[in-house]
Amino acid sequence: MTLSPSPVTAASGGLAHEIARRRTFAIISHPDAGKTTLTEKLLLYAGAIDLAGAVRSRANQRHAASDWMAMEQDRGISITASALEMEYAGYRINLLDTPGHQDFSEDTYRTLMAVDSAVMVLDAANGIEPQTLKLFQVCKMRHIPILTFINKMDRDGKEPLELLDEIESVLQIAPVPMNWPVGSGPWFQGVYDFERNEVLRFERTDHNETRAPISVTGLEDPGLAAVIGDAAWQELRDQAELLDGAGNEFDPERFARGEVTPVFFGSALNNFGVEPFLESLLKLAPPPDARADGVDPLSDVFSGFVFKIQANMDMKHRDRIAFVRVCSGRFERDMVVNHARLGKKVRLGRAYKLFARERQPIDEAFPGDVIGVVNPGTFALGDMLTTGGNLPSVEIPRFPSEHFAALVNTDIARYKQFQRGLNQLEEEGAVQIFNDPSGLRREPILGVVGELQFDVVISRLRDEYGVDVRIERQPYECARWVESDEGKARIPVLRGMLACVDRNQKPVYLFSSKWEVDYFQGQNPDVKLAEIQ
Ligand SMILES: Nc1nc2c(ncn2[C@@H]2O[C@H](COP(=O)(O)OP(=O)(O)OP(=O)(O)O)[C@@H](O)[C@H]2O)c(=O)[nH]1
Ligand SMILES: [Mg+2]
Repeated sequence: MTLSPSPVTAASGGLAHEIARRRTFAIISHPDAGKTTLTEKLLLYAGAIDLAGAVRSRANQRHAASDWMAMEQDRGISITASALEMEYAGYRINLLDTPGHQDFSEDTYRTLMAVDSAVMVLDAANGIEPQTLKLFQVCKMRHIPILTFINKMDRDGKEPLELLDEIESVLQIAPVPMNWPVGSGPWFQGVYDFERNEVLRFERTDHNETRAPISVTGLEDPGLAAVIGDAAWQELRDQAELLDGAGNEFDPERFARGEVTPVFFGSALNNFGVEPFLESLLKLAPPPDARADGVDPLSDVFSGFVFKIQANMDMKHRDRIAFVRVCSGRFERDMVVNHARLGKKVRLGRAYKLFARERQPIDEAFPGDVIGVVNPGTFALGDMLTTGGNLPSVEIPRFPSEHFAALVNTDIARYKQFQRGLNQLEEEGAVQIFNDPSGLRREPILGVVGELQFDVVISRLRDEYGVDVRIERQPYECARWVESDEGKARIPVLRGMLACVDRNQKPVYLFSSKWEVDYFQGQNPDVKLAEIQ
């Protein structure tokens, strides 16, 4: 199957042309539905990789590109969002694979700030799972159009009609099947494409590393029953008729408004159904449009904002990369931009296109692109960079820490590396560091949204900074910053409360429960407390 060229009408080479051919989307779902596997297979079909790796790979097999961090590979889960840029059939694809685990969901929420559409992956056996529901709601709130890929059809799962009902009743969005599974579980063979009236059957390849060969048979072809088996043929005819009569045609405008989601079936593991999905995804997913803040991508003024920071992706360089989503205008290397938060101009000398941990220098970029800019500490989450007048920073989601632990550096000789590691991890926005204001207690206290982040900190400090640490859990559940000014230093510290300062020396108190926060607030109604800084 070959993909028709991108439906770009604007004059070739211009800004409008570049925008029209861009597709920037995130893949989201509950853990384990198959986001990273689907990502890997989309890379394979887009020709960005020659052989597909696996999430849990055998000794001499490659890993999936988007799970590049050592702990991701060890545990077979995604921890941090990956950006992958590729060129295919005239389209420029910016794909963001996100972690599903709720302990890392802050990163996923931030990534959703940077995309124009989302692919929601469902495990056919589990349907809509809690984290999928949460992420779906974020997309809905932000008016991000959603495509649905029902994965793991090679395993026994729920009935397709039941899955569609579940999407409709739980998510309150109308599912429009674009294709239909032929067989299921071990007998899953492929999909029937409603628009083309064709059955696409796939064959497995060695370790699913290469594209699955496809054979195409028309629905009316007299040989179809013999090819797919009588039972599958009868079932397909019945269901196709039923769905034809249901009258749910795909309506692009309703899709753009988030009222319908086109649904595709497949098995990312076996590569079944991935190619027709990629083809439709590129056609249906919207190009960059005016964003919520009203920035017009077609403007002459360049603008982009930082939605993610990641240190040490490239172990040769060991630098920190700020992920910038280009919103408008044309980015050029060495461009001087206004850095609104710092109120100064900065030159963007080194910018890269990203492919998970790999990167390549670029000279230009356009709206929709996610570019990596080396961050010597100048950029923070939410920073807006523009060649025009100052635009306000973008509100990047931040979740309050709920778990706290003292971090003990077991190797005093590596104190500097320990401090550098902590600062850089905090800059990424995955952890918060609290210190004793008196300086008496040496171990910093680490605050995280989800407990798995403690393991990430331990593993990254070891792998990336060569520092061995131990954590000692602390009995706190919430942190509150004091908003009122000077007098705040003399706030009464009640039992169960710990006074700290954050990295900017701002006073912050740790409480062992929400109840204690309320109690404290009752006793000190004049003290203004904030949950997030
Ligand atoms: N049988 C079957 N297994 C699959 C399929 N797709 C993925 N898997 C397996 O499901 C497990 C999880 O897959 P991942 O791709 O890591 O899932 P994920 O959604 O990226 O998970 P997180 O990033 O941790 O949220 C792995 O063991 C995959 O091999 C599929 O189509 N069929
Ligand atoms: Mg993953």
